[in-house]
Amino acid sequence: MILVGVIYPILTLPGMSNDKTWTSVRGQTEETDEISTEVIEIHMKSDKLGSKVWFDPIGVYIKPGQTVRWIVDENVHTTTAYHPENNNHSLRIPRGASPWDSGFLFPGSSYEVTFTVEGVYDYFCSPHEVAGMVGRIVVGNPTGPGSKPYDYFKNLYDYFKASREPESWIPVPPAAQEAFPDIELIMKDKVVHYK
Ligand SMILES: [Cu+2]
Repeated sequence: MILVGVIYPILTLPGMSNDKTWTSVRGQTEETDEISTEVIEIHMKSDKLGSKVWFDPIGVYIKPGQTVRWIVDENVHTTTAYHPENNNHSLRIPRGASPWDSGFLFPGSSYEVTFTVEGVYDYFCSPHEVAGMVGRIVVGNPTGPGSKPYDYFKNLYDYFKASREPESWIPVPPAAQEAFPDIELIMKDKVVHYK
Protein backbone atom coordinates (compact mmCIF):
# COMPACT_ATOMS: atom_id res chain seq x y z
CA MET A 1 0.00 0.00 0.00
CA ILE A 2 1.32 3.40 -0.95
CA LEU A 3 0.62 6.34 1.32
CA VAL A 4 -0.11 9.51 -0.48
CA GLY A 5 1.01 12.58 1.38
CA VAL A 6 -1.52 15.28 1.87
CA ILE A 7 -0.48 18.64 0.52
CA TYR A 8 -1.88 21.43 2.62
CA PRO A 9 -2.83 24.62 0.91
CA ILE A 10 -0.46 27.46 1.68
CA LEU A 11 -2.12 29.75 4.14
CA THR A 12 -2.40 33.35 3.17
CA LEU A 13 -1.11 35.52 5.97
CA PRO A 14 -2.26 39.09 6.45
CA GLY A 15 0.24 41.42 4.84
CA MET A 16 2.18 43.98 6.78
CA SER A 17 0.78 47.41 6.20
CA ASN A 18 2.50 50.75 6.57
CA ASP A 19 -0.35 52.07 8.64
CA LYS A 20 -1.02 49.16 10.91
CA THR A 21 0.84 46.94 13.30
CA TRP A 22 -0.21 43.30 13.37
CA THR A 23 0.09 41.45 16.61
CA SER A 24 -0.65 37.83 17.28
CA VAL A 25 -2.76 37.20 20.35
CA ARG A 26 -3.51 33.57 21.28
CA GLY A 27 -3.16 32.47 17.70
CA GLN A 28 -5.48 35.13 16.39
CA THR A 29 -4.33 38.04 14.34
CA GLU A 30 -5.42 41.44 15.50
CA GLU A 31 -4.92 44.86 14.15
CA THR A 32 -3.58 47.65 16.32
CA ASP A 33 -3.60 51.29 15.40
CA GLU A 34 -0.58 53.29 16.39
CA ILE A 35 -1.32 57.00 16.43
CA SER A 36 2.28 58.03 15.75
CA THR A 37 2.42 56.16 12.42
CA GLU A 38 -1.07 57.01 11.20
CA VAL A 39 -1.00 58.61 7.74
CA ILE A 40 -3.16 61.73 7.61
CA GLU A 41 -5.03 62.26 4.32
CA ILE A 42 -5.77 65.70 2.89
CA HIS A 43 -8.00 65.91 -0.18
CA MET A 44 -7.49 68.47 -2.94
CA LYS A 45 -10.94 69.60 -4.04
CA SER A 46 -12.72 71.70 -6.65
CA ASP A 47 -16.24 72.45 -7.75
CA LYS A 48 -17.17 71.60 -11.35
CA LEU A 49 -16.33 75.03 -12.74
CA GLY A 50 -13.04 75.28 -10.86
CA SER A 51 -14.20 78.54 -9.30
CA LYS A 52 -14.01 77.10 -5.78
CA VAL A 53 -10.88 75.14 -4.80
CA TRP A 54 -9.68 73.96 -1.41
CA PHE A 55 -7.72 71.55 0.76
CA ASP A 56 -9.81 69.41 3.10
CA PRO A 57 -9.01 69.32 5.93
CA ILE A 58 -7.41 72.75 5.66
CA GLY A 59 -5.72 72.43 9.07
CA VAL A 60 -4.29 69.38 10.84
CA TYR A 61 -2.27 68.69 13.97
CA ILE A 62 0.19 65.79 13.80
CA LYS A 63 3.07 64.43 15.86
CA PRO A 64 6.72 64.46 14.72
CA GLY A 65 7.36 61.47 12.46
CA GLN A 66 3.86 61.34 11.02
CA THR A 67 3.17 61.39 7.28
CA VAL A 68 0.63 63.49 5.39
CA ARG A 69 -0.77 62.19 2.08
CA TRP A 70 -2.41 64.66 -0.30
CA ILE A 71 -4.92 63.14 -2.71
CA VAL A 72 -6.42 64.91 -5.74
CA ASP A 73 -10.18 64.43 -5.99
CA GLU A 74 -10.96 67.00 -8.70
CA ASN A 75 -9.06 69.48 -10.89
CA VAL A 76 -5.24 69.85 -11.00
CA HIS A 77 -3.31 71.04 -7.96
CA THR A 78 0.06 71.17 -6.22
CA THR A 79 1.06 71.05 -2.58
CA THR A 80 3.94 73.46 -2.17
CA ALA A 81 5.64 74.69 1.02
CA TYR A 82 5.92 78.40 1.77
CA HIS A 83 9.70 78.59 1.35
CA PRO A 84 12.11 80.83 -0.63
CA GLU A 85 13.25 77.79 -2.65
CA ASN A 86 9.71 77.61 -4.03
CA ASN A 87 9.64 80.60 -6.36
CA ASN A 88 10.83 83.06 -3.65
CA HIS A 89 7.78 82.64 -1.45
CA SER A 90 8.19 83.81 2.13
CA LEU A 91 9.47 81.33 4.71
CA ARG A 92 6.54 79.85 6.67
CA ILE A 93 7.90 76.43 7.65
CA PRO A 94 10.41 75.73 10.44
CA ARG A 95 14.04 76.63 9.82
CA GLY A 96 15.90 73.42 9.11
CA ALA A 97 12.84 71.65 7.68
CA SER A 98 13.02 70.58 4.03
CA PRO A 99 10.67 72.40 1.66
CA TRP A 100 8.49 70.33 -0.66
CA ASP A 101 6.81 70.91 -4.01
CA SER A 102 4.71 68.16 -5.52
CA GLY A 103 4.51 69.63 -9.01
CA PHE A 104 1.18 69.27 -10.82
CA LEU A 105 -0.98 66.45 -9.51
CA PHE A 106 -3.93 65.07 -11.46
CA PRO A 107 -7.13 63.39 -10.18
CA GLY A 108 -6.39 60.09 -8.49
CA SER A 109 -2.74 60.85 -7.82
CA SER A 110 -1.22 61.55 -4.43
CA TYR A 111 1.89 62.94 -2.76
CA GLU A 112 3.37 62.25 0.67
CA VAL A 113 5.57 64.18 3.07
CA THR A 114 6.86 62.91 6.43
CA PHE A 115 7.31 65.65 9.03
CA THR A 116 10.06 65.40 11.64
CA VAL A 117 10.83 69.02 12.66
CA GLU A 118 8.30 70.55 15.06
CA GLY A 119 6.54 73.75 14.16
CA VAL A 120 3.93 75.35 11.91
CA TYR A 121 3.97 74.50 8.18
CA ASP A 122 2.04 76.70 5.75
CA TYR A 123 1.65 75.49 2.17
CA PHE A 124 -0.24 76.43 -0.97
CA CYS A 125 -1.45 75.15 -4.33
CA SER A 126 0.56 76.91 -7.08
CA PRO A 127 -2.23 77.52 -9.61
CA HIS A 128 -4.79 78.41 -6.91
CA GLU A 129 -2.79 80.30 -4.27
CA VAL A 130 -4.23 83.68 -5.22
CA ALA A 131 -7.72 82.14 -4.93
CA GLY A 132 -6.88 81.22 -1.34
CA MET A 133 -6.10 77.50 -1.74
CA VAL A 134 -3.74 77.04 1.20
CA GLY A 135 -3.34 74.73 4.16
CA ARG A 136 -1.63 74.61 7.55
CA ILE A 137 -0.04 71.68 9.38
CA VAL A 138 1.09 71.91 13.01
CA VAL A 139 3.74 69.35 13.97
CA GLY A 140 4.08 69.17 17.75
CA ASN A 141 4.82 72.62 19.18
CA PRO A 142 3.28 75.44 17.09
CA THR A 143 6.49 77.48 16.67
CA GLY A 144 8.72 78.90 13.92
CA PRO A 145 8.22 81.32 11.01
CA GLY A 146 4.76 79.90 10.26
CA SER A 147 3.58 81.13 13.66
CA LYS A 148 4.63 84.72 12.91
CA PRO A 149 2.55 87.47 11.26
CA TYR A 150 2.46 87.23 7.46
CA ASP A 151 4.66 90.33 7.07
CA TYR A 152 7.21 89.44 9.77
CA PHE A 153 10.10 89.51 7.32
CA LYS A 154 9.34 93.11 6.40
CA ASN A 155 8.73 94.43 9.89
CA LEU A 156 11.77 92.99 11.66
CA TYR A 157 14.26 95.16 9.81
CA ASP A 158 12.29 98.30 10.50
CA TYR A 159 11.75 97.59 14.17
CA PHE A 160 14.98 95.92 15.18
CA LYS A 161 17.40 96.65 12.34
CA ALA A 162 18.56 93.07 12.71
CA SER A 163 16.68 91.07 10.15
CA ARG A 164 18.39 88.62 7.85
CA GLU A 165 15.12 87.92 6.06
CA PRO A 166 15.11 89.08 2.43
CA GLU A 167 12.51 91.76 1.92
CA SER A 168 12.08 90.55 -1.68
CA TRP A 169 10.16 87.46 -0.58
CA ILE A 170 6.71 87.19 -2.12
CA PRO A 171 4.11 87.84 0.59
CA VAL A 172 1.10 85.59 1.20
CA PRO A 173 -1.78 86.92 -0.96
CA PRO A 174 -4.80 88.41 0.86
CA ALA A 175 -7.24 85.60 -0.06
CA ALA A 176 -4.75 83.04 1.31
CA GLN A 177 -4.29 85.01 4.54
CA GLU A 178 -8.07 84.97 4.91
CA ALA A 179 -8.26 81.21 4.35
CA PHE A 180 -5.68 79.97 6.88
CA PRO A 181 -7.23 78.45 10.00
CA ASP A 182 -5.96 79.88 13.28
CA ILE A 183 -3.19 77.90 14.96
CA GLU A 184 -5.20 77.92 18.22
CA LEU A 185 -8.15 76.24 16.47
CA ILE A 186 -5.90 73.54 14.99
CA MET A 187 -4.39 72.87 18.44
CA LYS A 188 -7.87 72.60 19.95
CA ASP A 189 -9.68 70.55 17.26
CA LYS A 190 -6.68 68.67 15.69
CA VAL A 191 -8.58 68.55 12.37
CA VAL A 192 -10.09 71.71 10.85
CA HIS A 193 -12.29 71.39 7.79
CA TYR A 194 -12.63 73.97 5.04
CA LYS A 195 -15.73 76.14 5.31
CU1 LIG B 1 -5.34 73.86 -6.44
